Amino acid sequence: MTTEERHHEVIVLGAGVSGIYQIKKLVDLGIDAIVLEGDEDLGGTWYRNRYPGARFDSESYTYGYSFSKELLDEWHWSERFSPQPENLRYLNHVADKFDLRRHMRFDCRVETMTWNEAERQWRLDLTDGTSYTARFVITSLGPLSAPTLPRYEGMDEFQGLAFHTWAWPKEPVELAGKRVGVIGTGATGIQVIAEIADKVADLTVFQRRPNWSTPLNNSPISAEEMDQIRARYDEIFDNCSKSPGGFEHVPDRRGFWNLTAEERRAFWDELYAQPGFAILAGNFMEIFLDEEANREVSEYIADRIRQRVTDPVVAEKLIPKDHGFGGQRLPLETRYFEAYNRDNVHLVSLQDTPIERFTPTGIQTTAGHHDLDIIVYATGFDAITGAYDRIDIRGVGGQTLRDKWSDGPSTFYGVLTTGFPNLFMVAGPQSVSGSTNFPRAIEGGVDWVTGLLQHARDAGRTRVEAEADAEEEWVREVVKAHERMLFRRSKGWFTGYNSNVAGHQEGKIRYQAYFGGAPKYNAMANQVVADGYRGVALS
Ligand code: NA7
Repeated sequence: MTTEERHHEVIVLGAGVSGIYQIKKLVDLGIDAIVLEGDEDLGGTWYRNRYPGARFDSESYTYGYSFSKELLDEWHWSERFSPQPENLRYLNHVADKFDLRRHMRFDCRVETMTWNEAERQWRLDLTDGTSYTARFVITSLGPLSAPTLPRYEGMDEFQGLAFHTWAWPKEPVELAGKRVGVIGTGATGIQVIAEIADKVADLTVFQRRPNWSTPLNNSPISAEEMDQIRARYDEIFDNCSKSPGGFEHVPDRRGFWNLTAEERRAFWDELYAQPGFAILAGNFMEIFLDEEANREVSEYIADRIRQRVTDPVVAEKLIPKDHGFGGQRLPLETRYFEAYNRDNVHLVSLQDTPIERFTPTGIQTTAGHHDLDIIVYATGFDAITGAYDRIDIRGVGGQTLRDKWSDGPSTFYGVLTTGFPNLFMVAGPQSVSGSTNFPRAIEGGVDWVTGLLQHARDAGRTRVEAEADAEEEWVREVVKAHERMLFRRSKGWFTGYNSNVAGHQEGKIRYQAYFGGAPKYNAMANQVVADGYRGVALS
């Protein structure tokens, strides 16, 4: 195998939503930089998740980049919550418009990354034997890019088609007449189940724990509406910047207990009919913090499920009992609950009848055998830190990042991590990107990282590292924000729980995201800059 070595001042890892914007910023500054992307093309999440039903659950016009007025003026989002093919077209349009592809190298999977203290640079070794060196590495690996499969006996023996939603084939999958099994009822499972229920012969849903889910209330965007949106873009982005989740929806500040129970239910009736995360991000803050408030809103949503599902036994199985509404990432749905009213859709609760094993022809549970032609794993991701763990990253003194983060990540604002100089993370662990409308958070993240990079370059500094004390202070802040929220007890990916990843089990919280809200995060991050990058050692 030949080893070629190439050097750039900055190497960006990942050509998804954040990598695309990051390289744009670097190119604009005239910095010698390239993007290394493991896949054969750009788009990250939107390149990979081709499963039926994949779409935004952020309003499309709050998801697009805000950095170019020209781009905002020319792009027409066809739906309020745009589907995957359009999202991928959009990202390609951005890359082509700003001629970014020539700074991207595809099929470049980084296997190891080693810090060289003497040279003050990183060496990146790729799986194909190629090596690169760079003064700075910026990771834009994505918070949900390391898919995980369950570990059931006999999985390899299944003779039909089987794939994770992340790896849904590019070529059309023939669903008509097929018996399909879906494992997992997170945001992904809920989208795919609702979309294919009427397209397959038979659909069996293997549900371990139900999730709360509320209507997406999607609709097309006409040319006229798009013009109105365009005229409002400044206001839209301004609204997003002021809300904790980076959406236009803002929490209701009237006070949960200042209203009567009837008034609250009337308010929830309104929210339930509104698009997107209104019911979550536009609700009372108390539902996330106060057990009793949470119980009441959960009961309201449970009633909605009962109204929509014909069979009361099935309805009860679909209502979460182990966590309240908003206690995990809320999946949004389009006629998901109605899918269970169809004769060809069957719900298997794995709590009642666990999977025993896979067979060549399907799945055996304790209650019987399910004959299947296709198995879809909607089993989620090794969230936020998984993509980092999949690279052997070796910092000062040969310490690996995997070891440093074995009990959960530890960072300075989700951007830097002590012991790994000149490694900047966009959408890194303990930033707001895992807990908010992603592009809104990463635009801020990219700008912050780029600002720090410029600051170091202008000052002629070649080594940038977070101070240990400053990192500890940020971790304390992350824990504090997390502990306020009721979801601290949940078993979702917010808390780093994943039964399929060793060491990420129940009872061991990994503080992976900052939950204090984007405005607070941004204010604090900006203060770091105003204080001359307090907490960052430059040499
Ligand atoms: P999630 O939200 O992590 O959901 C994964 C689902 O798969 C969830 O229902 C899990 O049940 C289930 N799961 C995971 N492992 C198993 C095994 N071994 N057996 C049975 N069921 C299993 O991932 P998504 O892809 O839906 O969503 C991820 C994010 O992508 C989402 O939040 C959006 O931001 C986009 P569990 O609840 O753990 O019992």
